[in-house]
Amino acid sequence: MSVTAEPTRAERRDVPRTVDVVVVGAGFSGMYLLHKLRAAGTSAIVFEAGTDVGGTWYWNRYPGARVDVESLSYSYSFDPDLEQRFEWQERYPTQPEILAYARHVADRFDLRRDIVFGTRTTAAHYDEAQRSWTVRTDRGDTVTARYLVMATGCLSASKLPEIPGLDAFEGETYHTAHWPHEGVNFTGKRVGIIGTGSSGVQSIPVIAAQADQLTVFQRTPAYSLPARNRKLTVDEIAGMKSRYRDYRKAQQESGFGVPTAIPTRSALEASEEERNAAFEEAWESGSLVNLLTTFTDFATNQEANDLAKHWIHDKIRSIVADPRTAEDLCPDYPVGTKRPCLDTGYYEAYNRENVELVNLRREPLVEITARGIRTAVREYEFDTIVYATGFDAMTGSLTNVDIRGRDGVSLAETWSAGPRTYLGIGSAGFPNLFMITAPGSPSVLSNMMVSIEQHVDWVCDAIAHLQEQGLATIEPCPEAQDAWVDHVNQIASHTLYPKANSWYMGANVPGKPRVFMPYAGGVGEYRKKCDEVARNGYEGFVLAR
Ligand code: N01
Repeated sequence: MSVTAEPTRAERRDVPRTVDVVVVGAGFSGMYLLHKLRAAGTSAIVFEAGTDVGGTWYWNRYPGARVDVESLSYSYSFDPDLEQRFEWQERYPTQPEILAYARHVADRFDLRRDIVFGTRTTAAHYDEAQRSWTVRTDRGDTVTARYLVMATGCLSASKLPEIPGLDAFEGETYHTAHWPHEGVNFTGKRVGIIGTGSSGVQSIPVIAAQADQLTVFQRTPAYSLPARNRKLTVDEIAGMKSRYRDYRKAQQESGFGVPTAIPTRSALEASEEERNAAFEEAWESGSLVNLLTTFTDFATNQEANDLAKHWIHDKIRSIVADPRTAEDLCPDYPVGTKRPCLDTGYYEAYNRENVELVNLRREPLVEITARGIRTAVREYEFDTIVYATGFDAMTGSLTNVDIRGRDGVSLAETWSAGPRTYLGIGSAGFPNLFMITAPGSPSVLSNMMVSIEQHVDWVCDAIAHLQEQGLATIEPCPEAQDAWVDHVNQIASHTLYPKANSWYMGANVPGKPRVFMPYAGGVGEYRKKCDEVARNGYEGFVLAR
């Protein structure tokens, strides 16, 4: 496996004035898009803010960062030879291993020559007369393209806590989503960390093992399952490689993009003993999907979900020695309605003498000071503050770019009451704009690799169709979009998802409209719908000459 060094800004390639497609982002979506477009003879250029490929795995280098989907599943399926050649090391690969995979793919398909690194896309305006997009960057580039594809990821626009004094602290500060490439040494340091989502949960045990003192500031506790990570065995890898084609098909037809046994009965029908055995099995398996699919009504029935909730509370109490800390770590919202976490030694970390939990529900954050963090109760002093405070999820990376469609209308304004898309792929009023894994698609509720590949295939097929038919534009019709938005909302309303203040709902960003953004009907059902739309001549889209 050869992995090249990250290109420096000096190696930035020339930018053409005109291409068929501008792609924004060189994460797993942008990389596959470029490969596919090129293979179809379509000219494309990719703008990427980072200095190399990898997207989320380029930026999120915090200690303990891993994916929560198994490596043999969280990988591209489009090239069987790539599948056979790449050797995953661990069940849940580390960020460096995933980034090495992304680089391997970039090398293998010679992708970097059409990627402009170190360049952030700032604006994209549609020119109705020319039927083209004019894309601008922070490096002064201006490119026109027939199509614009936003492959900007769902968790790319990081956010800081909305409290005064962020610039006041005199020590070191880090955000988990912008971790220094050279790493951070916490030895001998007093560290404060704000946030207990996946990034906090993964980094807390690692920082705790190194730092002198770690204080965790928690607003909402997470549900976290032990990952039971381990090295993959030679037999496991060979076994998967021998049945990859069947496995990929099963992924595409599954609910979460991870094949799993389909539950057959309600948690309320099972005896207490049977329920506990099912929960224990899921807990021991180290698989979030196993937990979420223990019973048919886990995601839809409060009473059924409460049974899992109380079972997990007991687990937390059995691990965490200090009773008050254990109670503070027990979440009160339904299991699975905020993204659950997968950890290595998370709850155990609170048994260390150098770790303290501050429950912000009891003592709210007031400000960041020169010396540390002040809550309503006291000031805590630190050498280092880590912000694990998440993202303006799903929409932030789209609305942060000044995207203007027909008549100069802005995407951010159009979505001010919540994102509106048809299939999570396009938005009415924005011809020839495609979005990869946007709101309205399964996206963050799925194994992202499966959803990314499905969207990229669909978008590339649509572009090929337009070119073959001599058509100039494709755009969702407002009626189809309205019906899709209603459908997405209706599905969500049958679940417990809207009951939590999650980033799925936009609830972590003050002022963001509360709308459940992803499509919760499952990857398999969604794929069928997208295929049907294409088969019926892109039903619900307006195609124009
Ligand atoms: O972000 P988060 P993340 N004051 O939004 C808290 C994926 N991911 O970076 O819950 C105080 O989940 C916030 O509190 P609350 C995965 O999909 C995957 O951890 O809003 N606290 C929360 O505790 C994940 O879900 C992997 O009340 C504040 C935390 O900060 C997604 O990325 C690994 C605050 C943010 O948690 C995001 O995860 C990492 C404030 N003002 C990430 N603002 C894996 O594959 C925010 N918080 C394993």
